[in-house]
Amino acid sequence: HVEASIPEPQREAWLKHQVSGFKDKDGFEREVVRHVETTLARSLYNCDESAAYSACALAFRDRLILEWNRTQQRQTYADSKRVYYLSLEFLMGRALDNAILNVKQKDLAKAGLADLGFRIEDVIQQEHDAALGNGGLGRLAACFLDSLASLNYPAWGYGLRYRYGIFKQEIIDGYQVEVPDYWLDFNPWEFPRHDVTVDIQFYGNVVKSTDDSGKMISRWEGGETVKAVAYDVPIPGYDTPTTNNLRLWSSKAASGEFDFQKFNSGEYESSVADQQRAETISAVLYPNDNLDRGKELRLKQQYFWVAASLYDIVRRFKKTRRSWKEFPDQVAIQLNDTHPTLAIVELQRILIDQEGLEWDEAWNIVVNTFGYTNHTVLPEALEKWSVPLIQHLLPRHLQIIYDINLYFLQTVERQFPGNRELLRDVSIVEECQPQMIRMAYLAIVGSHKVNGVAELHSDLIKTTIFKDFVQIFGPDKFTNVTNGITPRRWLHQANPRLSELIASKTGGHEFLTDLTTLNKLELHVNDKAFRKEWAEIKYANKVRLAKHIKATTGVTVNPSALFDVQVKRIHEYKRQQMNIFGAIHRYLTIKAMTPEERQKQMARVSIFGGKAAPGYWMAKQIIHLINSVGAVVNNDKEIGDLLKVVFLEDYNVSKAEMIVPASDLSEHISTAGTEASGTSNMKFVLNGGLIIGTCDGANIEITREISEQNIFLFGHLAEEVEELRQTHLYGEHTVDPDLAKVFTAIEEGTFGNPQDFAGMISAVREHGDYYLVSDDFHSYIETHALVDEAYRNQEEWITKCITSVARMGFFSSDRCINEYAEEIWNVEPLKVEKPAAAADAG
Ligand code: T68
Repeated sequence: HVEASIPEPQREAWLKHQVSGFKDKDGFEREVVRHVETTLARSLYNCDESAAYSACALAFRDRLILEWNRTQQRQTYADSKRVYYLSLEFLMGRALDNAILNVKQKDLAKAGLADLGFRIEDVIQQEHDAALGNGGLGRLAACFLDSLASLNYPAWGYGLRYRYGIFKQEIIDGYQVEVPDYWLDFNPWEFPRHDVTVDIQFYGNVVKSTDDSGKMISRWEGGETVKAVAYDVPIPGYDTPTTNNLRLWSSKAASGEFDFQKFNSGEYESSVADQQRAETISAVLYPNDNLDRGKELRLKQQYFWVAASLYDIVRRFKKTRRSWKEFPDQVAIQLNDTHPTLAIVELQRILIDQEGLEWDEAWNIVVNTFGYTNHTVLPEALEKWSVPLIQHLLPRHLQIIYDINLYFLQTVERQFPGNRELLRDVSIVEECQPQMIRMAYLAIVGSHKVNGVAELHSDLIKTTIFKDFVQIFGPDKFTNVTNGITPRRWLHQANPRLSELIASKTGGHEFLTDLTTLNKLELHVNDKAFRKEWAEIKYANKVRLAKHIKATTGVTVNPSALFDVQVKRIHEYKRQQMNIFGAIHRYLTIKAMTPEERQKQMARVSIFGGKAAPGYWMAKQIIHLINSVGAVVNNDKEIGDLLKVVFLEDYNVSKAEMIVPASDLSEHISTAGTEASGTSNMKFVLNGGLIIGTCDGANIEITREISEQNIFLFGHLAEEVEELRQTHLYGEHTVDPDLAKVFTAIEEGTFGNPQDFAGMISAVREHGDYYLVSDDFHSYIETHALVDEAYRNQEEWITKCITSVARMGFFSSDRCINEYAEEIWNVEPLKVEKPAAAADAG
């Protein structure tokens, strides 16, 4: 039984006054007004949209937390295995619309807010994105939380409560400028748990001694302590009462306050300094995607978060009073990339140093508990930490890492006697100056399953970066779980009209919980009225984006033109430079046309968006070129509507919800073998857009599902990349003639000072063209010509779009989470009674 803190006789009063959420529109309005007048201390005389948002959010938040409480009680009572998803990033975006839709109260909220004088769309827009992530990895974690709750899995997310999320991007004179993203001014979605704290130790030293039985024991002593405070964020499932928990840790000084004695004796600064140093740990998200920079504060963040989370998980397990060997039957921990790999070491430390288990028994438990997901093969993104740094910060953990490595290498030596080269290659410790700990190797050795995120990627890790480990552990330890996206946010929420149209043709909203039922759409592909409405929805979404473009950039775009979109983090491997070179090529081509030829030219809007890591010089240069090209092309009277180039400032989750539904064509054009999966490719196709892409990541599986007819593939294959790179460096290397013309135009100053873009050109022409921009340029341009031809035939284009949507069922994160649950976690959903059919179906 769940322990209750209130004695039996007094419980009656509690039960009598049990709180329940609002039941109808009237009840909702009453809650909104109550929050405006009491929580916010305002009234109908000074309630603006921002106050309306706050009150509305609080009304729904109150509802969620009741279900959250019941869910936690139910899961504790059921005592079944739980999943813990450890991720340094959760890119949640806005919560209000999502909460309203998941509890199926959109119509009620809309009508209620209208009664009170507000438009729900405007109210929803008031919310600040929760942007605790960089890109795909963080957004994947957010989609997974939605699926875990929607499928009723007992699951918790664990992360860091950054005071500053990913920076806000401003474009000033064509350059990116970073502005801090302080998002916590008003956040109704988090519950501080000042009673749930963990003391986290850093630095210090290890003291060895022997116990009564003569056994060696190690104790980690001294150093400094920082306090972790839990903040809980309720995660509502769709059409289910299950409301799971995302627990984010915030750091503060262990004493909780500054040192008053120091303060009194006049040392004002140093008394506050300790406090600030502690709070620095959870202050800011590192803004790099696919890059490891090895900074001490980052390692501190990782250990702080991992240690607090494991303490919490272990504490919860201990309450069940089971024996330690049952730990992996109760707990599955998934490592989102190598960022939480120290959790492996920390659990081993807890078990041997604190709980007194023998090494082998402890290690068995550890390995059976953890699973590791790899998200990249890029060498510069693979995490390594220097031994001196770990020695200094976490001395006991370094010893344990050495022991893990020793036992591992001993088994390798037994398996492959005398193979010194292999031992050196797979060692967790890289022998260089200084020695480095290879976190991916540690994660592999300490987990029972390792997975990639799309088929090609999972094959690549087995044949390249981790091939030796396949020899050692056998192929079954390595598996694939192709990424997915939640159709709730990325269809129902982002594109409500399309969601309703699909519902009207497929017999309701079943596709939101079983995306494979989208296949019913294929029956209607020739239905005239349906096609017409389909096209109207796309057009309306484009009009909305065109308004946004006008309002934010001043550029007028024609909603009838083909909207060609590339929105994602700016990275050389993602090849936004190839896209902008392509746009320049198009510009030059149109300029050289006769008026008759121009008559036949298809109109295009080339739309870019995405942040560059603040220290990534080349990525910033790419942004500058895009803006410089826009400044010329958009003001060229000869060109008119035939080509516009726009860069959308501050791409984030809520902007994506507007951009994705408005795309005709989106670009997923990474050098083959570099993009592990990509997930926006799935979002764009699900919203009735086509894609141009390379044979990379999930593009390959999307092609298999929707058929080659419905996708524009181009470029070299992953298996050709290595040889091409070698030829660039040691053989003949000439730049593609069309690309050379583009370079000439840039160098002639067509888009401003050529010096500003010299780096991008020399990377291709002089420095080996590592990303194969020149090699793929010709087929890229030719394929864009095919796109123009296809778009000319609107009827066929719409057929392609509808057919593709109908075949996207595979890419739901629900499918993905079920695969993790079966193949990696061995957990089952906890059955719950669905609430009586809600009055509101919307
Ligand atoms: C992305 N990785 C992959 N990393 O690039 C993408 N890296 O192909 C894949 O679809 C996605 O993960 C989900 O699997 C990232 O987004 C990061 O953001 C990151 C952050 C910190 C350090 C390294």
